[in-house]
Amino acid sequence: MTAPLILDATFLAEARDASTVPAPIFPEIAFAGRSNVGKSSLINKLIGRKKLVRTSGNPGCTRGINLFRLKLRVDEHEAVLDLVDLPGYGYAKRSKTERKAWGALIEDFLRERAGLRAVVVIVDVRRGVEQEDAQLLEFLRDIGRPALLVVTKTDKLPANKRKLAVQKCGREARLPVYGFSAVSGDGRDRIWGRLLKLSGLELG
Ligand SMILES: Nc1nc2c(ncn2[C@@H]2O[C@H](COP(=O)(O)OP(=O)(O)O)[C@@H](O)[C@H]2O)c(=O)[nH]1
Ligand SMILES: [Mg+2]
Repeated sequence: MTAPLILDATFLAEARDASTVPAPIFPEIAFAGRSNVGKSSLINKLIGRKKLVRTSGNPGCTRGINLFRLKLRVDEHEAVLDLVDLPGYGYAKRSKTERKAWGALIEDFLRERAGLRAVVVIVDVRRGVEQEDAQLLEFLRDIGRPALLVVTKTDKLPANKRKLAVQKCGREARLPVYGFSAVSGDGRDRIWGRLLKLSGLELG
């Protein structure tokens, strides 16, 4: 499995509510997880750009839905794929009202978005699948959205502990699981392989 060639990557839009998200024209993959888990870092690494997606040591900074448009070369063909960076959940300092608004925004998007082919749920290898992650996974199962689990920050564990920790998360989530590190890039190609298949951009 190899990653596609990224011919172009651009920031498309930030939307604060579901109705202002640009209409879906191309296949989309959404990324969801606790704030600060490493969503933006994963997207940057997949795209191969250091800073297209703002990353932060300041949790809770992404409030809206951010869309990025990629032009790819897959085998002999060019294709377009949109990546959607969803605002993170579980940020303790956010008010109840904000959390509710978050929930509604994300749930509407995940439930109704026509172009959405799959959701990448991201957890930290040191924290595993936590309550809010489990709720999201259950929601995705209920609405029948295909999902995969990316277990990130594997570089934070000693090499001999990574595999077991990643597999444990996969069992808990009952999903196909991919270990990843934004520091080393480990896992990038396997994740791309899966995303291309789920997007319908690569057969087999
Ligand atoms: N060691 C390590 N740090 C990471 C990794 N991914 C993200 N980080 C760090 O975790 C923090 C939050 O990352 P960010 O991508 O902004 O998380 P987001 O809030 O989920 O978008 C930043 O300081 C990143 O540098 C990783 O794979 N390994
Ligand atoms: Mg982010």
